[in-house]
Amino acid sequence: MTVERTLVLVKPDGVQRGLVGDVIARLERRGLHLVGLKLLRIDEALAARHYAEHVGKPFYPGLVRFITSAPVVAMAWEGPGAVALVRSTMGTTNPATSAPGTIRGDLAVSIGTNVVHGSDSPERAAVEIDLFFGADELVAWESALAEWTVGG
Ligand code: IDP
Ligand code: MG
Repeated sequence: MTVERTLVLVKPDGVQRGLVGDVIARLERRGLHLVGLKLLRIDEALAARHYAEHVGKPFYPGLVRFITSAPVVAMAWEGPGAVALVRSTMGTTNPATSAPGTIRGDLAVSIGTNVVHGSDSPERAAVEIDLFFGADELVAWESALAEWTVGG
């Protein structure tokens, strides 16, 4: 499995509700390792670039209002197949139908406030990590647990 990096956001609802630690703990325990982490307030320009694929959709104005309404925690996570692994740990977009055991299935009820973002492809992950992190803010390191998680 190819080692990938992916962007995860704890969205404003997750920060306001004190769920940052829970999200991080789930991804750590899954076996991914963190290579970038920051708290920031997304502005309209960054929201437009991050959610470019949704510009013009009916929910877009509300989505921008929401994502800019309070700070987010942005993270870059690394591991084999990290993009799909984060998506499966997050659960489906609408928490109403997300499986229990997933972040959204355990912690959210509404599609507009679904706690987390995760990149949907390796290509988008590269673009999104670039939007949120400078190269000097990403730290490559070898996880001492790799032998026991990803198999060495
Ligand atoms: P994703 O976050 O699971 O990748 P996307 O389809 O990329 O889902 O949508 C981005 C975000 O926009 C979702 O996480 C959700 O918060 C919001 N969103 C998507 N579809 C709707 C909708 O139909 N109504 C309201 N908000 C939506
Ligand atoms: Mg998406």
